[in-house]
Formats: sequence, C-alpha cells, structure tokens
Amino acid sequence: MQRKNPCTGSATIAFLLAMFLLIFTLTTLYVFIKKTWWFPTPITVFGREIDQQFHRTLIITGIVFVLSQLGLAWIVFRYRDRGERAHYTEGNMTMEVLWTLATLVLFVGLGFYAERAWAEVHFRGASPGALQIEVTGQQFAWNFRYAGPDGKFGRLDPSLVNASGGNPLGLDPNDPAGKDDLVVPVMAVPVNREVELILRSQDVTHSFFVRELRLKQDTVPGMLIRIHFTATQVTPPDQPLEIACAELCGLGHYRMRSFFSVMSEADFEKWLRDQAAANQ
Ligand SMILES: [Cu+2]
Repeated sequence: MQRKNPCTGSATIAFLLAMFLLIFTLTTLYVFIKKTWWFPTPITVFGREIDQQFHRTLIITGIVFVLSQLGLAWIVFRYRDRGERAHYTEGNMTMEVLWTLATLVLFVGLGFYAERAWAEVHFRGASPGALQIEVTGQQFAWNFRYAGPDGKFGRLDPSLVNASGGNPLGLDPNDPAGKDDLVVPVMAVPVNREVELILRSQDVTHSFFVRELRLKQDTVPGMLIRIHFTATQVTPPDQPLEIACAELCGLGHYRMRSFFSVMSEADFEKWLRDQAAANQ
C-alpha cells in the first residue's frame, strides 16, 4: 500500500518571497524614475552625450531587470512546494543560446553607440588654440599651472620642489619661460573655450574627477596625460564645482580636493591678473 505523503507544502513562504521580489523591484524602479539620488547637470556637450549613453544603457538594462525579477517572483510562486516530488530538468538549450546572443548584441551595440563620445575625449587631441592648464596631483593637494602671457610653461626641476617655500611644482627660476607661470590651488576656465588639461602626479596615482564635466582621469607619476573639454555654462561665483581625487591615494585622500569655476572671458582674464598680483 502506498503511504500518503503527509506534507502538502505551503504557499506562505513562496508568497512572501514573491511579494518581497515585487516590492524590491517596484522600489528600485521608483528610486530610478524619481531620480532620488542623481548626478548634477552636465556642463559640457561631452557630458550630455555621456548622460544620453547612460540613459540608453539604464533603460535597456532596467527593462531586463524588471522582467527578470517579475519572472522570478512568478516562478517562485507558481512552482512552490506542493508536497510533490521535484522534477529534474536539463534546461532549455534554445533559450540559453537566445539570451546569450541577445546579451552579446546589446553589449556590443551599446559599445558602438558610446564609441564616438569616448573617442572625442580620449583619442582626439585638443584643437591648437585650446587653453592649456597643467594639473598636478600630490599627496594631498591639487595645483594648477597657467602658462602666463607668453603661453609657454617654464621648466620644472624636481629637486626644487618646495611646497612650504612657495614652489610646490619645482619651477626653475632661471628659465625665462617660467617667469610668468601662475601656480594656484584652485582652477578657473573661460566659458565656451576649449581647455586642455595636462595631468601629472608628483608621487602616487591620483584621479582628477569633476562630476559636472563627466570626466575622470587618473594622474600617473612619470606620465603627462591630456584630456580636454569645453564648458558651456558659467558657474555662480559662490558655487564653484568640486574637483575630487577619485583614487585612494593615502591617509589624507579624503581631504584631497579643490574647486573649479567657469567664468566669462573677461572675468577669467581679471581672475588671472588678480591671481598673478596675489602671487607676487
Ligand atoms: Cu589623491
């Protein structure tokens, strides 16, 4: 005689798990649609392109996320424990091939879409008339050097580096090209003019990061790394943008930051003159 299985299973656990998945998915969806924690508005054309790419990726992966979580919730409830013997399944080869191919097409497709924006900053150099600013990271500060009226950066000599003595970059006083170089702890750029940053490091790897530019680039000892951007929006005088170090670079990493303003051309020229006068 066959013994009757005393266990008929329970819908409670399956129901709770399915509800959890449903609430979790809807909450995630709400946070993203409401943009509860979001980035500041970009101030460059490149930044807007990056955001478009981000949204494209987010929408595609968001649809996949919602469908797969809801599917999971449904399967958890539909195939709950009913006190029966579980069936063994080998899976479905066609489905495996299909979703692997779909993932491949999506990823490669998104990569092709993004290639232009990426190449614009990383492969194409700045145009010849761009304003050059040399950015030096060191534990735990940023310094910005402007070439001055002669448009030429003076020679640097590492043996002359003396931050407390007012020469944080080691400018060689005997090089005439360096006489008018301006070294300041904050950065300013003119609006609607291309700026080329030449990134250096004096000690370890740091990372130059400005959220509003959507730019993040490591500074590496022994290398000059160039990136460029054109800011299209003046920043309010009392609200400069934060430049953060985005690379864990030592004990003082948390306080390695500076600020950066976008000004009209006239304000920028005045700022340069004021800084030069203050540095005398
Ligand atoms: Cu750093």
